[in-house]
Amino acid sequence: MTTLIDPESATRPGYSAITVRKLGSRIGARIDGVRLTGDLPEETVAEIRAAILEHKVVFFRNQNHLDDDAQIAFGERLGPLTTAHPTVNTGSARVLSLKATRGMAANSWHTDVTFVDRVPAFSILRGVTIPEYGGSTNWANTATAYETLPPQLKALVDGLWAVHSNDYDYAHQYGEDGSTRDEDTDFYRQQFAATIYQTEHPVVRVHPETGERSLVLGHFVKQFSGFNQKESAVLFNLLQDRVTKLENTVRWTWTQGDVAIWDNRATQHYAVADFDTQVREVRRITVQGDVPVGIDGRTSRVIQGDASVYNRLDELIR
Ligand SMILES: O=C(O)CCC(=O)C(=O)O
Ligand SMILES: [Fe+2]
Repeated sequence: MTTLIDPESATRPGYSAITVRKLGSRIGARIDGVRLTGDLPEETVAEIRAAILEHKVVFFRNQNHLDDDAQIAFGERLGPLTTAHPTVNTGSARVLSLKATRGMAANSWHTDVTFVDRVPAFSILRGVTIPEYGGSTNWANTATAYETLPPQLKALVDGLWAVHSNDYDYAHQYGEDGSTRDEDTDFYRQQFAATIYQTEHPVVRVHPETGERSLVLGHFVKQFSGFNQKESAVLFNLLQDRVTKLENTVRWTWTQGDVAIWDNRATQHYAVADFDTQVREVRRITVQGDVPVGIDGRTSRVIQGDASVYNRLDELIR
C-alpha cells in the first residue's frame, strides 16, 4: 500500500525510521521521532545521514537528555570526531563551547575550520543556554549557490582557488553590526589565531558522498590565488552574495535541547548577535572530513601550519 504524502506538511518520502519535514525549498529540514543516542539502530543513523546530505542542515527538538558524552557517542555514529578545535580549548578535548554574552565570533558567514586541509564533514551543535530573544542561526546551501550561477560565472569559479586562514580580518565585524568588543572576545580571538594556518582550497569542490559541486568560501578566505587584495574583495563579495541570498538560506530559532547538524561541505552559517547581554551557550562537536577535491581532481594544499593533531585518529586525548 502506498502512503499518501500530505503536501501541506511537506513530509519527505523515503524515510521510515524518522520523520523529515522540509523547511524551505533549498535548504533545511526538521527531523522528528528520534531520540539521539550512541546506540541508535544502524538504519536510523543511515536515514539521518541521508537527510543531512539531502537537506544540508537538519534540526531536532527536545534532545534535553544529551550531555557532552552522549552528544559525542551519537556524533561518533556519523564518523570519527575531530578534536574540539585546532587552536581553541574550552575545557574539553572533543567539545567546543561557544558561549557569549556580548556578540560572538560566529556572527559572520563561514564554513567551519576551512583554514586547515581536512575541513570537517559534519558539525553537530547542541543548544544548552538559549536567550529569551535573539541568537538564531542561519545556514546557506553552497551547492545550490553553485548550481544556480550563470554559466559565465561557473566558468570563472571552476578553475579558481582561494587561500583560507584563521588569521582573518575580524575588524570588519565591529561597528557595522552593533556588536561590541570585550575582553572575553579579545581573548578568544588571540587563542583562535595562536597558531596560524593557511590552506589553498578549490573554490568549487566535488562532494565526496554526493558528487555535488559546492562553493568553498566564507570568512576565512584571505585571497583568491592569482588575484590581488582589491580584486579578491570584489570577487568574494560577488560570490558570497550568491551564497547568502535569503532564498538560499534557512533560519533556526533555538530552544534549549535543540540539536542542529549540518553538512559542512555544502553549507555556510551565521549566528546572529542580537541577544544583548543575555547568556547564550551552544556546544559543538565535529566529524572529520576529507581533503577537498576540485573539479579537475586536484586536492587542497597546506601552505602553513600542521593540523594533523586536529584529526588524530587515536583515542589518547579523549
Ligand atoms: O552559535 C551558533 O549558533 C553557531 C556558532 C558556529 O559558528 C558554530 O557552531 O560553528
Ligand atoms: Fe561555525
